[in-house]
Amino acid sequence: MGTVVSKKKMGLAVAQMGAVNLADSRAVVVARLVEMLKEAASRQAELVVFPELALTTFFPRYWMSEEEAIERFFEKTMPNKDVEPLFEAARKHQIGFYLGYAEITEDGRRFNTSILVNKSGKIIGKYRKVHLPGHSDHKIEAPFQHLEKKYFEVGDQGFGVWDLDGVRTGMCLCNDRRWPETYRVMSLQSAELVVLGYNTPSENIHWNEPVHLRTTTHEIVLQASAYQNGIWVAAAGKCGYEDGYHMIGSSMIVAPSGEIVARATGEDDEVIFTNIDLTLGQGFREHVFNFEKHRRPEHYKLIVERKGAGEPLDIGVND
Ligand code: CDT
Repeated sequence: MGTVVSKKKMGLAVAQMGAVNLADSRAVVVARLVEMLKEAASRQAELVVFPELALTTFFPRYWMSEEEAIERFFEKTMPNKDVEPLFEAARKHQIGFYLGYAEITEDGRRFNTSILVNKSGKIIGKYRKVHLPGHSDHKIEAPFQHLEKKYFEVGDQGFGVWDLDGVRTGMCLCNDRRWPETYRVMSLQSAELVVLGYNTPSENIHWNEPVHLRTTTHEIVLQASAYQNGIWVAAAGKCGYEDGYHMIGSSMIVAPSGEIVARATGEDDEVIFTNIDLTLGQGFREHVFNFEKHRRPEHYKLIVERKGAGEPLDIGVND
């Protein structure tokens, strides 16, 4: 696959969502998604990116039994009756979408999942979140929980790349965006575009982090990862106050130069759009980040051999 660019331009939209409260029904949420999909299509978008766990509130902030969580927040099939209007709208308006939701499989396995749907309304890719943040125990003293490790299994399929109407597109979800391996595994499959959804609480319950850093680190990882891999990155957040719990906004589209080319301004439902030029990434992948020419995997072995940091290698002194 190398640096072949199959298509030059693509209309790309990111649909940020404001809060989804516990009381909001799937029907109301899906109607909001359909409205944004229509707006994206009217702006000539070919793909619209929705957030992680877009159909419900960010329920891992609440302690409950797994049975209750399954009943209230997980999708047993996709599409299903509630979500079908979104698939219909995609077909009608000839636009693809990325959507995050909580998946329960027929054999009862639970994943934090995203799908890539083409403009014919067909699911062409599925991704199950690999980097699950948070904890599985009940932190009674904390102002809220982050129970992704309780409600979800680690994704079992790794990071894929799919041909979305001529654009090689990879997916990840929220915390994955902070890890360099996420993007490199996809750029080694010749991804041109990586799309992701997120729910990022403004407050860090693990240590006393200044609130502004949540947005700063979000920007840094998206910009650096786009540049270091010569790819476009599109990130859609669910944000604002969900039943009083705040999450960051700043949904954005980042060019392979690392520059932010579109950014949401508020913390409500908002569609941002860019007509992305896929040849921009080609320049980076042919020159500074020509993997074939310049990567040295023989010196990166620790990346797959070690999980945590260990002792320095015994390299000695060379003269
Ligand atoms: N949803 C998600 O992955 N959120 C994390 C919060 C990390 S703090 C436990 C994120 O990286 O934005």
